[in-house]
Amino acid sequence: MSSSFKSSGQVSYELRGDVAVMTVSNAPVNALSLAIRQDLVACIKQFEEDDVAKAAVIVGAGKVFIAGADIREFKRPATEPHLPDVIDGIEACSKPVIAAIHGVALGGGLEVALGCHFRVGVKGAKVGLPEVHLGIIPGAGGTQRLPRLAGYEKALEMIPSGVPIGADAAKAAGILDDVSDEADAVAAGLVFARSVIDNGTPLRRCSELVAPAVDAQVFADAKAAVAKRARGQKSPVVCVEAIEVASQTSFADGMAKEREMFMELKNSAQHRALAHAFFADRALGKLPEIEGIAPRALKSIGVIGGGTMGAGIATGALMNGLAVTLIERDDEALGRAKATIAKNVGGAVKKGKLSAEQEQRIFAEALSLSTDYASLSEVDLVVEAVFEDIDVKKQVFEKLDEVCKEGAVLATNTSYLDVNAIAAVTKRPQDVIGLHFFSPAHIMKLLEVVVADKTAPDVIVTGFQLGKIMRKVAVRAGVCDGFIGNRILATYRAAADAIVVDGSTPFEVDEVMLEFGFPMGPYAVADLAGLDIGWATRKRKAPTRDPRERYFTFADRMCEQGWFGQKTSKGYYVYEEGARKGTPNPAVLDILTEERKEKQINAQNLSKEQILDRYMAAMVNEAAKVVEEGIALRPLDVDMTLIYGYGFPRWRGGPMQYADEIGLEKILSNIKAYAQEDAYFWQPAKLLEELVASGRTFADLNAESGNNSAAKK
Ligand code: TC6
Repeated sequence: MSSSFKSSGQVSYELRGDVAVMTVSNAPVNALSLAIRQDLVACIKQFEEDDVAKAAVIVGAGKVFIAGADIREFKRPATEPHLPDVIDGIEACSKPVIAAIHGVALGGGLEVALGCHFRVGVKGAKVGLPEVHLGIIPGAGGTQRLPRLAGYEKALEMIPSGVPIGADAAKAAGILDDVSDEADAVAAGLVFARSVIDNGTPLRRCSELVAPAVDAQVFADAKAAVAKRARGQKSPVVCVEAIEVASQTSFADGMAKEREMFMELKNSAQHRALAHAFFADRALGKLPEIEGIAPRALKSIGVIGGGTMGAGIATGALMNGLAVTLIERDDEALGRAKATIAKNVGGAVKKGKLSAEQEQRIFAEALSLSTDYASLSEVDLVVEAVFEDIDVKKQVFEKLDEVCKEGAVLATNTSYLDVNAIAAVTKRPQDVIGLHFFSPAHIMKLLEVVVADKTAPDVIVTGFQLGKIMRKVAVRAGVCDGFIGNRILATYRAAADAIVVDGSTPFEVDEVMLEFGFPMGPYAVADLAGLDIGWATRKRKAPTRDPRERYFTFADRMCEQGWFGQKTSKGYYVYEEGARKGTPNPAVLDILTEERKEKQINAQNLSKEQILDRYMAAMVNEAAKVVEEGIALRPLDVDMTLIYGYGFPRWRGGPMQYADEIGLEKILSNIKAYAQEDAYFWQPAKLLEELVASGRTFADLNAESGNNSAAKK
């Protein structure tokens, strides 16, 4: 590595007496971009040559120390100076270098600190190696230095999980040498440097430390445990392997091996998917229509309906500090709602997510129960969660229009009904929005913020604000049957049903999707949700069904037998008393055979790959239509919806990212081939055709939207 890099000034070098303070300044999180790496090299050289400076302190400007490598640069070929070399250069310094950490030191940021001879943190600082969440491993010595400094167990705890730890825990683990009471990192670093200079403390290089030996079984056990949790994601397992390397070889060889493992993962589809998800998460709320607009006041909410959904929404709001007024039709229903909320809140206390005092405050102060809509006269926002019937919902909104204060946001939690039609019964359609929570609403992360034709921008912002308060991932959706998620779900479920009627079994489809990385297959999910729900929907839609649509009867026949899934102990699977996992119900196969016989279908034997291709093609095609119609503003909105609400494996990045990886041309040609058998179902999305014709991808569309920071240069 050349040490002749000229400083661009993003890392400043300033003498404070006999201590050189190097300040890394790359807003917002001091990511280790090429310029920062070059500057660090230049500053270290300057320090070595500076006869006045007896020690150096590295600090970060702004809110954090350093949040890691610049993730955006990973898309481009690696450019010198590489981070591991920069850090080796810091560690090789002949004079003490101290990392003074405030905010966070994450990933490459902690690796820089591990390359320093000493580390001091201020109160509230956190350190961690979260690279695993990006589908990579720490690639600048983290897997080799951390175990040497803190031991293999600590490294095995921190690196494969990616979970940061606080300053005190880091000190207890030996990662920080001290937690300072000083107000800022510079002061903490200067105090520490003084003591090192005055005491002549010998330099401590992590690369030269020897960690206490451990039994090889520790690694085997760790690998087995993380592989089980990772469900197909590679990086957690490679994290363990890289730490194991540290126990087997010299530091230099370990570094070479770490680099090899890092580069392989950095070039993988899993890394691309997880980096996409990282930036997509941050792009969700960045919408031109609400830029610069403030939310309305949001301290208290009303919830209409205390069933599973309403009680779940109320729980989520209460747990996050909102006051809730819950409305039910009579005292008995209110009692049931309160019991459900108490059970939910009690569960959260048991899991340590809420304190007993918070629980007490919820029931003493924050929750009000009422049978009278007039109790909602002062709330800031109301979420209606009554029976999924348009007339019932319209009646509720008429009442809300009468009692709610001016400016209150009126939200419906419908999962597919027309929010415009609901808004139209009020005199204030600008205040009406859909807020589609997912059950159990106090646990599930996704919130679809459904924007109707007349919804005011500050009402949209307030929807996002509610999501933020309730720690949800809010995605903007437009009005259509099923919005983003349920609409796409209906299509890939229909594709699955066709696969099954044409010859496969529901169990094979479930297995393929489990292997793909979903936590459950679609039929196991259907059993959990209750088969009667889909049955009711099919009956409701029967009069408007297009005659060209292939209609399958097996699910109706199952319901006719009273098999509604888990709640009746029988559905696609048979459930032993109290069991949540079932065994395949063989009678389903008989029902399918009957249907094939009636429809004169010759059962075809699809391979796992063919099943997957069809299922995913259906998902991607409908998703493309959803984007084409503006129901989802960008492909990334679809990806996050499927990840947070439907179990799509994050390490595959969502269906659109997956489609980009597979190649849109291949997906389109599959769709066209399937259309030979069923032209009605397999109508290619125009957007897909356009993208293929112009050689573009869904990622290009995200970038063109201008709101995906991954695309920024
Ligand atoms: C690594 O280090 C590998 C090393 C080996 C190399 C050989 N790069 O999250 P926020 C952006 S891998 C580029 O909203 P917060 C982010 O996109 C890295 N950009 O803020 C957003 O941009 P926007 C390991 C980054 O206060 C803005 O900064 N490190 C990076 O809620 C603000 O971010 C990690 O995985 C980055 N590394 O949380 C840590 N980090 O405004 C990743 C952030 O254009 N970062 N941005 O949308 C975080 O966990 C959080 O950002 C945070 C701050 C806790 C630092």
